[in-house]
Amino acid sequence: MKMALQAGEKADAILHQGLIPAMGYVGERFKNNEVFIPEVLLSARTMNEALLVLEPFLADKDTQSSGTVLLGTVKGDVHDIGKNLVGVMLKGAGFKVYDLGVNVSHDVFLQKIEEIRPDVLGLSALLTTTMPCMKEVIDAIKNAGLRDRVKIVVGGAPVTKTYAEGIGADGFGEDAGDALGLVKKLMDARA
Ligand code: B1M
Repeated sequence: MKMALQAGEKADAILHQGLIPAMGYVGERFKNNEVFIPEVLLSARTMNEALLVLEPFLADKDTQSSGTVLLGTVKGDVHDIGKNLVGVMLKGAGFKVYDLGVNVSHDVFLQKIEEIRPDVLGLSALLTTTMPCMKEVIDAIKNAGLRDRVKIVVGGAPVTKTYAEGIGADGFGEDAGDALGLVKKLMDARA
């Protein structure tokens, strides 16, 4: 990949024409029992390492924004590539990003919201079984009286706009670019 960058390939093209379709291909083969967890894990690690290399080249230097975003993959879920990509795009656009990682419970989200007072909370879930944990986080934030202090954006492959609305999120990001646009819009509306 470094060679591709040196040869003049655009980081965006490497990501959208190379890495993301490749991960989709691995997912398809996993579904068909042609590859197994170790291969998927290896591909995921490769993808996360690749994102670190691409990060400086994905920066959107024309649109420096300000604001703080707290990110995390919800409890029971260890998928982090999509979330990491959202983080890379946000950082590239000038947001300060705190990433709590994966398998994050609602009390850890709450504790961090109280500590850093982010403008936006971004929740990711890749499993149909962990999507409901997004609602648990949102409900916990409401119960703690913090809901009006933080905007909430959700995303992940099984998540839909309708689902996001149903659980009381402020928006749904179809992909990382979409999430960035949404966060910017929410920040503008706050100003
Ligand atoms: Co898992 N896995 N996995 N897996 N895995 C899926 C999600 C699955 C669809 C595979 C399949 O069966 N075809 C399936 C889910 C089925 C379902 O729930 N309906 C599945 C399963 C079943 C499982 C296990 C249960 C398997 C098992 O153990 N038997 C297990 C669960 C572990 C757990 O979390 N408790 C498991 C484990 C794993 C690995 C650990 C091996 C690995 C994850 C490693 C890692 O992330 N570090 C893994 C992987 C890599 C996948 C696939 C192959 C790829 C996911 C990915 O990274 N895609 C996936 C199949 C697939 O998606 N085709 C699969 C690339 C990434 C860029 O896309 O994450 O969708 P994505 O992110 C997108 C958007 O969704 C969006 O932006 C990104 C694009 O720009 N987005 C957001 C994501 N988060 C966002 C947040 C936002 C906004 C947008 O706002 C905050």
